[in-house]
This record gives sequence, C-alpha cells and structure tokens, in this order.
Amino acid sequence: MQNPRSAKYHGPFLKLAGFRARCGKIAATAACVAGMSVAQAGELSLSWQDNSDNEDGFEIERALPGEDFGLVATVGADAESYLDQAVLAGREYEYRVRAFNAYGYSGYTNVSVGFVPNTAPVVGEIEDISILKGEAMPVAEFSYSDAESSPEDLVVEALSSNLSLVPLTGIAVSLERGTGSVSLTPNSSATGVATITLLVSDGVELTQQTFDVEVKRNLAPTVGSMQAVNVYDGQQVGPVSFTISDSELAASDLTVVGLSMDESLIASESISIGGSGASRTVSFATKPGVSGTTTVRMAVSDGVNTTNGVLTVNITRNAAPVITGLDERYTIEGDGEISGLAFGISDRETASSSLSLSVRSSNSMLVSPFGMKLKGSGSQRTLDVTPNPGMTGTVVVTVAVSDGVHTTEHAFELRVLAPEQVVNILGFSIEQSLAVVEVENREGASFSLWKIHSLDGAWEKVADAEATVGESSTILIDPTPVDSPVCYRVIASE
Ligand SMILES: [Ca+2]
Ligand SMILES: [Ca+2]
Ligand SMILES: [Ca+2]
Repeated sequence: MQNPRSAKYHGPFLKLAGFRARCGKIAATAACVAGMSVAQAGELSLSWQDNSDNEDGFEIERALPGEDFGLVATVGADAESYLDQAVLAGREYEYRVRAFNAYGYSGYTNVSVGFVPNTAPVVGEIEDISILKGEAMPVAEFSYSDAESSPEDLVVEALSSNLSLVPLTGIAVSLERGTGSVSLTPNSSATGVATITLLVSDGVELTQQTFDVEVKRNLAPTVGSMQAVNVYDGQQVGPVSFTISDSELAASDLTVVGLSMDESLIASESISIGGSGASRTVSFATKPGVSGTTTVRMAVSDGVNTTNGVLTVNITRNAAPVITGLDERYTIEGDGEISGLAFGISDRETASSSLSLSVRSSNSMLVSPFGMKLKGSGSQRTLDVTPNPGMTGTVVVTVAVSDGVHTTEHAFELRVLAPEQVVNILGFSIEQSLAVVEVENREGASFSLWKIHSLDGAWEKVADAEATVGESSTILIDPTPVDSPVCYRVIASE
C-alpha cells in the first residue's frame, strides 16, 4: 500500500467538518480560532480572532487525532489566518493557536478540527476474457484515476480467485498515465474461470474492479482414417480424400500441412492439400525408379493442438512397356511402301489397350508424319510407312509406347531406294519464272516438275514435259512470290 503522507489532495472546496470556538483569556495577548475551511484540494485554511494588541506574532500548532500537537508555522502580529498546504486528503487535523511576545505566550485557543475530503479512485470496467486453452491471452486494459491524486501516486494490486488457473505470479500489471494493462499467464494445463480483482488505492480509499477470465477446454482435431494406397513409382497420386474435424473450431478454420515420411520415395514438395471444410484431399507424386512403403502425414492444427492423419503408400516399381516383332532395319525398293508391318506391345501393369502408342521419323522430307499410320488394337498393332514420292535415302523411324509412367521405344532404320533410273537428269535450276531442266535421256522419255510449299503440305505438279535428247528443256513456273520457301523437284519417267 502507498504511504498516505505522499498523496496529494485535489478535492473540491469543502466546508470544515468540525468547528468549535472558545475565546480564552490570555496573559499577554488573546486569540480565538474562529473558523477553518478547505481552501483548495490538499489545503486547509485556518482563521482566528486576534484579541490582543501587543503580540509579536502567533504560533500555529497541529495534531493528528490522539497525537501530540506540534508547531507547524509562526506568523506575524495581527495575522488572523494561516493556510496549511501540508495536509493529506482523507485526513482529519486538529489546530490550536497561541500568541507570543517578548514576555511569553498567551494561552492556547480552543482546538479546531479540519477534515481534508477525499474520494475513492475510479477504475473503469474491464471486459471479461474467454479463450480456448493454449490460445494467446489478450491483454486486459483499464482506466484508473483519482480526483485528489495523480495516477502515479495510486497503488494498484491484482488478485486471483482461482490460483490453480491464474496464479499471482501469472498476473503482471503495468500502469501508464491512467491506463493500466493486465497481462495474464494462466497455468498451461488448467481450464476454468478465475475472477481477477484489481485494487486501486489512493492511500486512504480503495476501489476494486473485477473481471472474469475463462480458459475453455480445447480438444485436438480429429482426422478420419485413410486406407492405404497402392501406387507405382514415378506416378502422380490423388487426390485422396480424408475428413477432419474439431470440437471447438469449424473445420474450415483448421490448417492442414502434408509431409512425407520418406523423402527418397515421396518428395514433400510434391504434396498438395486440396478440398475445403471437413473434406480435404491430398495429392503427391512418387519418385521414379523407387519402390517401398512409406507414409504421407497430414498435420491438422487448430492453432494449438495438432493431430496427424496418416496415409500409407505402397509403391511398386512399374515395369516399362515392351515392344516385340520389329526388326532393326527395313528397305523400301523404288517408289514402294511398307504396309501392315506387324508388331506387339504389352505392359506388366497396364492393359495393352490403355497404352499410348506413337511413331516419329527422323527426316520429314523423306517420311513425313502423314506418311506413317499406326493401326490395330490391343497388343497387336501395325505400321504403314509411305515415303514422300520420289524421295530416297535413309530415315530412322521410332515407335514409342507409354504406360503413363515409363516409355519404351523401338527405332529402326528405313532405307528408301530410288526406282530404277530410266532418265538421267543432268541439271536443274530455277531462273526467274523458268525452270531449266537438262536431261540425258532416251528418245520419248518424259519428266515432270513438282513443287511443295511446306514439308507438311502435298507435292503439287507444276507441269509435264517431253525431254529432248541432248538439250535442256524449260518449263514456265508460277512467278508469284510466296512467303515460305518453295521446294522443287523433277521426276523423270519413261
Ligand atoms: Ca482520492
Ligand atoms: Ca480444438
Ligand atoms: Ca508398366
């Protein structure tokens, strides 16, 4: 508690509580206390009647009730009042006065009693606090003031009605110019209600203010059990569904974080959580080339408690598909083609009808994508290859089959031989709008000029011409400029 002598009084201007007056006969001088009043907060004003005409001055003495009088001031001759500014609010004081001169003292006046009024401090209301166990405790703020004392002269104490929930060591009060805050640290394992009482004292009067702190039960979230999943390596898995709930929070307020228990089988970065509310999903990818059993953990948190859901993942190594029945090398004679080249596809885990099959060529000028056709179904497939007309050379044709995880390829070399030569073309050039063809051929042979605007387009015949032995032939070509390159070829025939 505060020492009341340090408190200052700032109360209203009040009448003196007790007043008694008695004029006494005094040897050398005479005086009589005539009245006393509160001049202003923290002051008492004393007045008396000067009954003497030969005094040198007056002595004013003061006492607390039941205690001895002591001199508080000396004032000069003819004075009839004194202002005592060293009084405390809420206290009662007794005064008496005597006159003095060179010959001695008069008798004392009667004793007059003055009371310095005081009002109790005022403490603002404090809102009750309710939290879930483990949640952060908000700071309780309050205002406090006193009519007579400044805030820094007030003493604030706090009490707890439930020490097992909020021990006294768990209450910290800080004060700042009339605004106080109470920081509470409840017992981390306890729940219940504690009434916190604040006692604010000005040294005389005490005001109390209470508020309740409730720490409610907080159960950990629950996660529904999940059936193990059997998957392959290198596979995208999910979304796999699971349910979550919490006694205190809405499921939408729960947070879920996925974690791999074996990073060599499943990378945690590949785990993603989807869904909303009580229905959530987990998706992840198994690493390629691995096998084994691990778990993906879903950490479900209500902000305080965490419950782990567990998904067991059995990873089997996925075998690559197999291609059978294709050779390493094929040859097409002349302007021929390959039709119905049979081969088989199969996979240990995936039905043949579900495998994806593709084919590509290393040289689109010789064998364009349109020149290759895959046919058949299930495990029995065929391939047709038709080279571009008149083109010769060697191309690598690659057949690829995928089970969605692994891809197996079979590449074969395809040689496209030129048809038997019937006419020799010695030279071919384009000069402005003329194609100049130089042939060394037999009498009666002919040739034709073809052009193509892009590799994916179709060859289109420009003109047919009869060859003249030993001479160059010319063909008028379309001089219209084009944006894309144009490719020309000459085919000779008998
Ligand atoms: Ca007060
Ligand atoms: Ca909870
Ligand atoms: Ca497979």
